[in-house]
Order: sequence, then C-alpha cells, then structure tokens
Amino acid sequence: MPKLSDEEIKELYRLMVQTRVFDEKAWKLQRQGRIGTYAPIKGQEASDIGTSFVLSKNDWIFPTYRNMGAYITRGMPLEKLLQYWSGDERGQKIPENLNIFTLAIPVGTQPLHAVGLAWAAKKQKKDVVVLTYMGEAATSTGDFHEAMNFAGVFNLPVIFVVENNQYAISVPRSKQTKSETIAQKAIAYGFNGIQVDGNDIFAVIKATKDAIEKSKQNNGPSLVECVTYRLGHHTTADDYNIYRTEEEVQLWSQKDPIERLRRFMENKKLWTKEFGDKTFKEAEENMEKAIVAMESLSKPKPDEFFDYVFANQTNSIKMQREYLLKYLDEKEKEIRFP
Ligand SMILES: Cc1ncc(C[n+]2csc(CCOP(=O)(O)OP(=O)(O)O)c2C)c(N)n1
Repeated sequence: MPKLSDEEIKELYRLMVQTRVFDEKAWKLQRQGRIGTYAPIKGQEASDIGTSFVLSKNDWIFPTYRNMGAYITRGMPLEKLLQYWSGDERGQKIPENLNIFTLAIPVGTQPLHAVGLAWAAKKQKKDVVVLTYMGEAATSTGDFHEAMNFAGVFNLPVIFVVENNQYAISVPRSKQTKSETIAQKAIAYGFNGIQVDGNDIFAVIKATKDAIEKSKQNNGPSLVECVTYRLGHHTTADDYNIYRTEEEVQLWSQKDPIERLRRFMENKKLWTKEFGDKTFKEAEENMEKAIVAMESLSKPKPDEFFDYVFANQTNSIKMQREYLLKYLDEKEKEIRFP
C-alpha cells in the first residue's frame, strides 16, 4: 500500500468520478450531434488517474485519445477537452503550466516524442520525469520499439505506461502479440517492466512511484503494464457486441475500479453516501458548466487548426495551410465554416 493521506484518497475518488461523468456525458453529447467522435475511458480510470496523480508539476505526460483521466488529473479544463472532441483544435492549445503534450491519434507515435523530451531534459540537467501512455496494440508498432531502445541506451527518465485494456478495436490481446506479458517487452531493452492490476488504483500508484523514484536516481526508464478492461465501445463509431460477449463485459464490470475504491473507502470510513452523492453532484455541475462554456465559444478560423501542435511549422504544414487558404474561395469558406 503506497503512503497516501485520507485527503489524497478522497481526491483520487473525486477525480475518478469526474472522469466517469465526463465520459458518460461526452458519449451522450456525441449521440446528440453536439460533439464528434469520442473514445471512452470507462473502466480504465484507475490506470489513468493513479499514474498521473503521483507526478510532480514539472513532469510531463504524452497521452493518447483515451487518457481523459490523466488530462483531468493534471488540471486540464473540462471545456477545453470538450472543445477538442467537438472538432475545434483550439482545445489542444494546452495551458503552458500543465506539461501535457498534444494527444496522439496515430497509434504508437507518442512514445518517441516522450523519449525526445526526456533526452532533452536529461541533457539540460532538468529534474523531469516523462510519462507516456499507450494501449497494448501500440507496443506492436515500430515507433514503440525505437522509443524503448533509445530510452534504454540513453538511460532516460521516462515511464512507458501501457493500459492493456484487452482490445485494439476488435482485435483481442491474444491476437496482438505472442509475448506472454506486455511488461516483459522491457527486458529486451535492458530495463524493468512490471505488470500490475490496472483496476487497483493503489497497485498502479505503487508501481508508478517506484518507477519515478528509479528515474530520479538516474536508473533510467521503466514500463508499467496496467492490466485493465475497456468497459465501453472503442469509440462512438464502434459496437463491441460484434466482437465480444456481454458476459465478458459483465465479468469485468464487477471489477470496476471506481466501485473497488469506493468499497475500500467505505471499510476505512472514508466514504459515506452523503460524500458519494456530493462528489457525484459536483462532478455533474462541473461538467454542465463546461458544456455551456464549450458551446458558447466563437467558431475558430479555418486555418487555425494548424497552430497548436508545432512551435515551428513544418514545411508540409505550411504547404497544407497555403493550400487551404488558396483553394477555398470566399463562398466555399462560408459554406464550410459559417
Ligand atoms: C497508425 C495508426 N494505425 C491505425 C489506427 C486506427 N486505430 C485507432 S485506435 C486503434 C487500436 C489501438 O489499440 P490500443 O493501442 O490497444 O489502444 P486502445 O484504443 O485500446 O486504448 C487503431 C488500430 C490509428 N489511429 N493509427
């Protein structure tokens, strides 16, 4: 059991509930046509929140589309997250002090970016730990292996968090890799990999704290495999009934990480119905405010979506922007971006 105060445990619960409320509302907003495609995190909250909760302010995270819990834990305004999912790239204009990188939609690209930042931080002798998230399928990509190799060779302060949620859209874990565990992939690159119960927030915190401590001692990278389950569909464009049974989903529902933490807290007299109701109500109110804020924003300029990823625009992005501006005549601009 990692050392945590009662207040910290309550905060973990609050963050998990906020993330669940965000998730469920985002799903409904998509169904109502108020945001675009959304990728739910339901079931993976302990893996996401436990890992990001123990980082310091000057550490960095490199997330994917499924890490809303990590974003929320690091303090990303809910309306900005919603703004991104509504198709407005200004939502990825991340407040400077949060140290969150732009989320990666292309699978497996962000580990290399994380390693790049960790390498730069090490050269500059900065006290920084970099944590990058991915699903188990990302560990089948070439970029993942290059990132692991560089992390090992340069002994970098980077933590690879693999949320093994059992599926890459419809492809089950058994068809993803012949490796017995994802954690063992670290061995090939000369550093530790550990497999934890990703639905047990305390196990996740313990493994991440150990990995952080190791990085701070200049002992280099770690991989943390969080064994968990995606309780929802892959995205709002998916239907999991095509590739898995309801019995399987029900079995994993019984291991819901929020309910597990709630039961633990109840035994320790940290959770009462009153506290639970209040936490849920506050999470709902925060979300309602965020929805109003997101829906009252002015529309972005058509070429603004090129602005918030690169500090210095690459040639291909410059060309794409020029193309957009040159070929959209005034009338077309009006139709597409009223
Ligand atoms: C390079 C690339 N190839 C394919 C896709 C389409 N795609 C989106 S998510 C996904 C599955 C990813 O599974 P995993 O890495 O395990 O993460 P999860 O979605 O389960 O969190 C695929 C194949 C993509 N986004 N990027």
